Amino acid sequence: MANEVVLLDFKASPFAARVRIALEEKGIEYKSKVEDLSNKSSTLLTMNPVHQQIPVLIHNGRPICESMVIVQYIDEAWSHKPSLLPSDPYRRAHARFWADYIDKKVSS
Ligand SMILES: N[C@@H](CCC(=O)N[C@@H](CS)C(=O)NCC(=O)O)C(=O)O
Repeated sequence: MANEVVLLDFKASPFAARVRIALEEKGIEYKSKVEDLSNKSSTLLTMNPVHQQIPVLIHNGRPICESMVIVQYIDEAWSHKPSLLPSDPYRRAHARFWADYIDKKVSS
């Protein structure tokens, strides 16, 4: 199967950075399409009609939205590569706690 990976991106966004880090850590090749958030592309509006926000990962034409959902998708879709999360459930819980903390701090 072809693996075309496109990220609807915005350089200053911590949410997009989270996805870029996950892609880099997994060694996944992708194309970054930087959005003008004051004049959103029709691609962004079509691919994320609910929130109309970046980041959006488009994998073989199919969109995935919300940075933490995207990171989890990347980990599962490329499960043959080393996991982004620790194998120990307690350490996984810690990693999720801090991801959630950052979400709440950045968006409050
Ligand atoms: N909860 C979202 C937050 C994404 C978000 O806030 N994106 C901002 C850029 S940092 C955005 O697209 N803003 C444009 C808008 O809301 O119109 C995620 O985790 O992906």
